Amino acid sequence: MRKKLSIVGVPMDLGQLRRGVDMGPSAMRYADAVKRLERLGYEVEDLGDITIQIIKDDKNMQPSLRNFKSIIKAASRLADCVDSIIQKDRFPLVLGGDHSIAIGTLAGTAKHYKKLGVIWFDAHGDLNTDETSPSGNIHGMPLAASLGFGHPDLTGIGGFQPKVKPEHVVIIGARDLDRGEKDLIKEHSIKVYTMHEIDRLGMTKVMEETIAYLKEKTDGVHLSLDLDGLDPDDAPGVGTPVIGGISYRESHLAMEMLAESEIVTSAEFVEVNPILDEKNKTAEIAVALMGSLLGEKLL
Ligand code: B3U
Ligand code: MN
Ligand code: MN
Repeated sequence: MRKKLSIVGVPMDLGQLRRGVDMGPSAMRYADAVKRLERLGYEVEDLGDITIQIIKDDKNMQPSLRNFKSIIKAASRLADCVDSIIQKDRFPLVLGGDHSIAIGTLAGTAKHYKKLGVIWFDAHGDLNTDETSPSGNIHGMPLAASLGFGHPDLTGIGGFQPKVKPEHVVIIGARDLDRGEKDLIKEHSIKVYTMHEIDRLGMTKVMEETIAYLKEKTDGVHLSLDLDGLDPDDAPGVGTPVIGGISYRESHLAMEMLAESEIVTSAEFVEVNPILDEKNKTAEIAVALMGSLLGEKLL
């Protein structure tokens, strides 16, 4: 794994309706993200935050794609930033922000890999399009957009598509999938470990299989970790909590196994909402998971 790391924050909450997730990057910095990674021997540069521009008349223009233009602008800026981080041979670590930012992260990352793998750690599939979304919230669409499904202005960010192929994606922790998302998963044979498989196989087996699956056919792996993948009892500071999630220990185990495998080449931590949190607990968990992902050990 690269020993030089660049952090970039994306203080954006336009991909969904609950305000507050724009403060996620601050909360994760306050939880000492930089120091924690420096202690692991990384040379860390914090690039600060991407500028979020609210584009006039965007608000309710498209109820099926809320805040569409503002999100596209932010995603394009983030794509350029992530692209330049990788060009400098550094590991990009993106702090969200709602999950719509992944469209930008993946656009910047995918330029550098022919067969980019993606681990989507989330209670949701984020596989809606403007046609299937029940909410019009773009944070429910980034994985679909990165696979090339949905509005052309979202799928085309960065000037090419798709960013990822269905056979290079693994979803872990899903327990709230919409009808259209289930259809898309089946139609394209996307590998999904729902909570059912996690309960049944255990996280060790799930991660062994995920790592073996991606190692064989990809040349880089992006981890997109939505904090709502965890159980809300552990991580309460998220906008759309879903009961029955991945435990604190299971999520650390997953990160530790990824660290051992050395397959992860970029990462993002999203959907931390400090307003809904309990004393910054969720941001602290996010930072602890970053530590485990990047090689921190208990002993
Ligand atoms: N699938 C629903 C809900 C949702 C997606 N992502 C989150 N919530 N965090 C939707 O609106 O697309
Ligand atoms: Mn998500
Ligand atoms: Mn989610």
